[in-house]
Formats: sequence, C-alpha cells, structure tokens
Amino acid sequence: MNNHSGRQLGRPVESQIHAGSLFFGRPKIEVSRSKTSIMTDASYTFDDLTVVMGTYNESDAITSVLTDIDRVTDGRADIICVDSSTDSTPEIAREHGATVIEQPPRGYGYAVETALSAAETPVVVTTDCDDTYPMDSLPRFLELINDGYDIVSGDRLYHGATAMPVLNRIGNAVFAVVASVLVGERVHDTTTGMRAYRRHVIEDIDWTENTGLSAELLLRPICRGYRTREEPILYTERLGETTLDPIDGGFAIAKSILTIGIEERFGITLTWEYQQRDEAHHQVLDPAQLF
Ligand SMILES: Nc1nc2c(ncn2[C@@H]2O[C@H](COP(=O)(O)OP(=O)(O)OP(=O)(O)O)[C@@H](O)[C@H]2O)c(=O)[nH]1
Ligand SMILES: [Mg+2]
Repeated sequence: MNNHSGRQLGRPVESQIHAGSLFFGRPKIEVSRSKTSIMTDASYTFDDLTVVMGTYNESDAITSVLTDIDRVTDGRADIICVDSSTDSTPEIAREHGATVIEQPPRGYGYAVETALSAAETPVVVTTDCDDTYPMDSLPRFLELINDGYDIVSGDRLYHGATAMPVLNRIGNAVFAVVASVLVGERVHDTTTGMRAYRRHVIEDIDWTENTGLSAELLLRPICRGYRTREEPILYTERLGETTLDPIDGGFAIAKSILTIGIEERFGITLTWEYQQRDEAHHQVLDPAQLF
C-alpha cells in the first residue's frame, strides 16, 4: 500500500476490489485499511452530491426513489433525471424538485451519460429509478468517497440478490468472472446501477458504451488506476416493469466487457465497433419514439 492520492498509472494499488485474490472468493472489505492509506483533504457533504438517473416510464417507482433520496440527504442532494418517458414520470420528478432533462429513449447508457455530464457537484451517484437500490446507503458511499476512493460501487451479489431474476443473477456472476480475468482484478458486480464517483473520473474518460455503460464506468477506471472499491448493498424487487430486455441486453453487456477489457489491456481502440453505440435493447420498443 502507499499514500498516492492522485490518479495513478498501472493497477489501482488501493483498490479494495482485488484485495489480493483473483479467484479465491470474495475479498474481505477492510475500511480501516483505506482510512490509513489514502490521503485526501476534501470532506464532502450531501450539499456536494448529485444523484442522477435515467427514467423511462418509471411512474410506479419514482416517487419512492426521490422521496428516499430527500429523506436520507435531508433534501440537500441535487437530483437529475434524464427522462424518455411517455407516462407521468417527468411531472412527478419536477414536482419533487428534480432537474429533468428530456431525451429520446435511446438506451440506458445515453441517458446516464447525459445525466452524469449535467451534474455540477464534486460527487455524483448513479441509481436506477426503479426502487431496487438502497438510498439508505448514500451516507456510507459518501463516507467512502471522503476516505479517498474515486469510485464506490454497490455490490448487489454480496448479500445474494435474491430479488434479482435468476437469469440476471447467473449472468452477473459470469460477467464478473470474465471482467475479473480481463482487467486482472477481482470484481463482483460489474453491472450495478448504484455507484458514487468523484466527478473528475467521469470527465477524464471518454465513454463509449450504451447498455454496457455501467460495466464500462467500473472497468475502465480500474484499468487506469483510479481508487475503486465495491461496497455490499441490499437489492430489492423492482417497482414497475423492467425497461431492458435481459437477453439482448445481456449480449450487449458481454460485448462491452470483452471490448473494454481488450482495449484497456492492449491499449487499442476497436474503432470498427464504436463508430456508433449499440441500440437501446428495450423490452418494448416504440419505433415512433426513436429518431
Ligand atoms: N432516459 C432513459 N432512461 C432509460 C432508458 N432505458 C432505461 N432507462 C432507465 O435506466 C434505468 C435502468 O433500467 P432498468 O429497466 O432498471 O434495467 P435493469 O436494471 O437492467 O433491469 P431491472 O433488473 O428490471 O431493474 C431505469 O431507471 C430506466 O428507467 C432510456 O432509453 N432512456
Ligand atoms: Mg434496474
């Protein structure tokens, strides 16, 4: 361990993700280790935090999600929703005081990247707007950012994620193993929607993925030496219908993980693939809404 506090080349020496073991089970989370090894002068509060999300017909869930954020942060965190809905989601978001940016429904990654770019605070947290992620974990995520981490990634699988469909659970476990081999660090949940980032990480990297953006937002920073850790979170059943097709979406994420791994490991850009991003992989696509 060392006391580097800036961006490092090579492997993230403070990363709690690998914790010395690539294949021998889940690493023990050692918070005290990070507290003694990482030097930072910033101490952020909820006034320095924006929670961002894509929203696509989430009227069943959005009230609960936004109310939880306000309750946990005492109304101090900014909220940005990038919305592509045809239901009342954007009106509900505005009523709750969220900033709403409207965008055609082009997929998860387009929405989340727009939302991340719109945030102005030094700390940004992503979530899905489906009530699956625990906003009660926001204080812990902020604490870990203040401990010096650039990224804190919610690990849904640590507690079993029994609310997750079995197919998704198996897929996520496989993604994690493949990604771990590719990036050379043990990761456990590459597609989680809940993470905290220091905003400079978002600004430093050119993002290329759509459905696979969540994996990209974790894997490229790991490969580039940002201080990253996974934090166990509880995952609950979704309110409202899923927007993403698990099969098509799963293949898109697998392709993203392979591409990111190859690009980062070998320092190449697979331009043949990224002249344009993958499509939305929504469950029900309404062609009239696409442009
Ligand atoms: N603005 C916008 N948001 C989107 C789009 N596609 C998905 N989202 C949002 O992105 C988040 C993730 O989508 P989910 O449907 O939860 O996908 P998932 O988490 O893979 O699937 P579940 O396990 O069912 O939650 C949700 O908050 C969606 O509303 C889109 O095209 N535009
Ligand atoms: Mg979701």
